[in-house]
Amino acid sequence: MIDADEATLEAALLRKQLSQHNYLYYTQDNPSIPDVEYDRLLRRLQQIERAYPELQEIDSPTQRIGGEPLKEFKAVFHIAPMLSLDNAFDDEELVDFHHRVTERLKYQGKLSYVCEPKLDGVAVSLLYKNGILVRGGTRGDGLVGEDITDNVRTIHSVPLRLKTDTPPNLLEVRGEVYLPKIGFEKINHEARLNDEKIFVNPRNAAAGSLRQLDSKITASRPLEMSVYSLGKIEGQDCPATHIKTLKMLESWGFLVNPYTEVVEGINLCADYYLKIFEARDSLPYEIDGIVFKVNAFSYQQRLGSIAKAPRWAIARKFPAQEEITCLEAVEFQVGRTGAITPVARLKPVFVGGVTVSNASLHNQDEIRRLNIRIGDSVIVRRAGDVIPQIVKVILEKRPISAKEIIFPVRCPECDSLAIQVDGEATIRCSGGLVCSAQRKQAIKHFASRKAMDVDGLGEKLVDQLVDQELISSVDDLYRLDIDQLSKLERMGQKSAENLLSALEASKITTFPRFLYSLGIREIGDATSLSLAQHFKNLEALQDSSLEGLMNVSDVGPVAAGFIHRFFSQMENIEVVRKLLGIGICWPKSTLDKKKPLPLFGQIWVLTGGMEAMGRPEAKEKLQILGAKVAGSVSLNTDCVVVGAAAGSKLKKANELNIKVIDESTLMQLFRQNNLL
Ligand code: 5U1
Repeated sequence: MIDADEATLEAALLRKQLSQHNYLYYTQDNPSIPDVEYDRLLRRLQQIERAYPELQEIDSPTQRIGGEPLKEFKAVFHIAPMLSLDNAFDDEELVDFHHRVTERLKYQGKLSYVCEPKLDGVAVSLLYKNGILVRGGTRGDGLVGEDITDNVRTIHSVPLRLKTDTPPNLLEVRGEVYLPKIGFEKINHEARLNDEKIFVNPRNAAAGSLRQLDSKITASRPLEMSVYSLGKIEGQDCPATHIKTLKMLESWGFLVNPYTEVVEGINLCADYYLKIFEARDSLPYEIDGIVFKVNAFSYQQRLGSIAKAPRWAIARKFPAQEEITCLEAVEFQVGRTGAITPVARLKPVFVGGVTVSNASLHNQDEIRRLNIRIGDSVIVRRAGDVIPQIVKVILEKRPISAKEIIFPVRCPECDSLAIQVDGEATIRCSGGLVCSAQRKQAIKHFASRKAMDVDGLGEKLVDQLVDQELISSVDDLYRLDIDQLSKLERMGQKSAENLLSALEASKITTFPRFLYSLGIREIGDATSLSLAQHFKNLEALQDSSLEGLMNVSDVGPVAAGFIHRFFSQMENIEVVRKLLGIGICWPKSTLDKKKPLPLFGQIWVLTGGMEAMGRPEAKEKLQILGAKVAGSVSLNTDCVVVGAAAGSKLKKANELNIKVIDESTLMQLFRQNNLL
């Protein structure tokens, strides 16, 4: 080991380097060294600090890993009250707020407002003395909170030392600690694996992670903090406006939400609300509204506060993503692969912008985990495009009449035995194609948009066709005639003709679509594409060994097993043979097979509305050219295609300097590759 003088110098240098890399990675989202290099620097600093404990400083990056567990949280007395916000639930209430502000101020022009996304997390105060973080506290009742200093130190976007040579003597800032969506999924995924408590939403997960007596647990959770206000500053002048204050805090190393904007007048506030509302699902964290704040501090002072909320700010809330409703019944649905899924029938409730009356309960394990009974009050959550979920039962509200959910021992559709395969949570009907429910689902899947895309063959029609024994297998579809079809319920001569034309048109397809339409277990559209690209033709795929299948990217041992079993069963080979005999075919790819795929290895993102074709079709063509199509823009994105009214993804692409093309350029690319 080096001597004490060298250790002092090296530790100081390492601390400086690590703080800067930490800032670039967590606050700027722009790392300049690989993770292994960061870890190497950190380990070296830990080594020096272990050898010379006197060198360990409270703002050392090594302090982010958590310390000794506490017995309890101490109280923190806030230097100035931590206020909460009044809410506006529609534009009218927002305009009322504006009128109250301008009347009090006797102001007539367009007032300047700062607009900020309202992050759905936990409000936290940070106290710095001479530039060093000395205390972190929860809001509590606004006057007294809990001391969570050890825990906030573990959050990488919280500076342990301000990035300035002239820090104020005292600085108190407030902001929101939150868990990005990805971190929430990760924590819950691990909790499920370890049979631990599942968090209902990212806010609960952030609160649970922050209120840990053992800060090492907090350190293991990928929390972030962005700041939104100044509680107190001493020994330095405070800027004159809120936006200048945020800029100052940003320059000192704090994370300020990048969508923060200043607008003039309340109408532009309403526009901002709409813009962020539309981008909401694509943001990497959850927000529950927008906060509008009068920008000038002189006006804020004149407006003051009432009770616990300031008169100069308002939160315009988004529609709730969680609501309480009642579980009225549970029905059991049989899927394509025989899986018997319990479906919750709920008292209809408006949540996340739609009326929800059903939710999947997945399987017996989920029912056990939720401890749910018929008649229970439940919390339903619908965030973004995600299908509604029951996230919690309100046990305190359980009525005495609540009934246990009993799984059927026989298939509710065909009465075959319901069996549970070892190691699987799912219960399946053992009837195979004897079961009309399985047949119906297989036919619906075959005709669906990503498969053979038979226009006009909806669920009700398939049910009628199977129930009336006009079809029992997918190939029967192509033998239907106009007489049979036009006699069906809600089916005139014209619709019958249209359906026959759609069936005829579906015969010309692509290899990946055909593969997907066969409904092999675990084989989705992306895997079908990988299989098609790998094997090039059906014979090669059918004849492949298990090992050969596992050589395909995306295909693991389980999926390989399902494919292998599918093509070793005579009835499946027979269906495939009949389909090809009927005339289903796919033109050989026009791409020159000797050349590598033109977009191989690239990641593309589609955003905004497209006119020439739907997004699924554009996505499929990009995949044929070798690209992966992602849902969000990141540093790895190669190109973003922008359609009409593109929003946050376009903004992010520009910020990250990523290539952007419009729809007509994309069509040109497809044309050049004979895909149009
Ligand atoms: N973005 C933002 N969230 N938020 C929450 N600003 C903001 N301001 C708040 C709160 C409670 O309070 C102000 C009164 C400072």
